Amino acid sequence: MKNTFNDVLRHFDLGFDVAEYGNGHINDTYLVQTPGKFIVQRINRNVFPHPEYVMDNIMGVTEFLRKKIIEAGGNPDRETLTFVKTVDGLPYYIDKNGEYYRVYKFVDNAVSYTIVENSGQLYSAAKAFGKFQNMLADYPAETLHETIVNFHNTKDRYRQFKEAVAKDAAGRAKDVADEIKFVLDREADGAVVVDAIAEGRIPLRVTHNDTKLNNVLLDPVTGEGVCVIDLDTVMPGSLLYDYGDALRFGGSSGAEDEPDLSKIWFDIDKFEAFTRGFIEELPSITDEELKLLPFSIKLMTLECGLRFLADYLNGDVYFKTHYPEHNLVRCRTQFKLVSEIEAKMDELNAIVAKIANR
Ligand code: ADP
Ligand code: GN1
Ligand code: MG
Repeated sequence: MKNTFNDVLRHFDLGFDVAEYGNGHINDTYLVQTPGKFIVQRINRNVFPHPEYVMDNIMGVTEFLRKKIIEAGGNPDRETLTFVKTVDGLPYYIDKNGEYYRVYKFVDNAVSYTIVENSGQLYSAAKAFGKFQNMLADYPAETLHETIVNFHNTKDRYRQFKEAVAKDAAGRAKDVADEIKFVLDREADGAVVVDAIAEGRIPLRVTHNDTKLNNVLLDPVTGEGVCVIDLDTVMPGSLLYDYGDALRFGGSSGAEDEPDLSKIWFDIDKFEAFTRGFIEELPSITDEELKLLPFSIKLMTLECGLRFLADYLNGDVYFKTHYPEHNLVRCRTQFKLVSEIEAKMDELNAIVAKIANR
């Protein structure tokens, strides 16, 4: 492994002071100090069968964003991701095993939070994700590859879930009958947003699709958003995916993998703060989208929970896990949140109507 990595670093002309970094569930991420700081990532080929599509999308999107940031008088090296080329002038390196490596400049003096500490962070994150979507509003969507097919197609996620239950590859289904029932009882929810898009009731936009709080860097001093990162899933999608997924994670009282469910509830203050920031930045939000905002939090939380559970059933082959029950613990926090959101749905709808004032 060390030899492989030295080979990679040589191709980017970087020094060898390297350590694992961050809490992402997908790629292998390292911080290299040379003395400048860089992020080196190996793209997860199991999750992204076409890493070249991922890179093509990100190169296009970051170049587009750089121009917009410069036009607005901002600092593109801080406000979006910046690639470092290989010594051969290429945007990424493929090693002899076919693994893809990329290097970004490290965005310094900016923090990626794994646990939300206060509502102000949610407001800042909402503004950052809202601005990100705004800047990409006129991006040529037809040039984007679908890096993970049907990523937020919840109907298809249900199909995959049922397949995992039927296959029961890890022999775990018998122990999680309650969790499986929780998912199956809500199958009708899976169709709501997919059908609304298919029937043209809500628009397709260029969206981030993975808006958990540690995918936006915040300024530790001002608390403001600095840079939206983890652009692997930027694809045409719904604004509801970005809003719902951000609150799935950020609206929770605790960690995504908190084992003590009595510590997990859906926090109305955080919800209000995020909703306010998001709507402020996205006045183009349609009435139909507005109406679905609270539902989208439930949907994205349910979808994420069923993905964790499916991975548990499949034997932990997708998300990184740190102990054998990790995916099960994660799915249980998601389902606790789903129940909480269901119970508070009328209140959430009333708050959105008040904030939007439409
Ligand atoms: P994953 O897809 O595995 O979630 P990410 O691209 O989100 O991978 O990176 C994992 C973590 O590494 C992020 O949550 C963040 O903390 C950190 N990170 C990634 N890129 C940068 C960067 N350019 N500058 C600073 N931190 C970064
Ligand atoms: C993954 O890559 P990361 O850790 O930011 C996942 C998201 C899930 C999230 C759950 C490409 O996000 O879809 O919502 O874990 N990303 C991918 O924490 O599957
Ligand atoms: Mg990430």
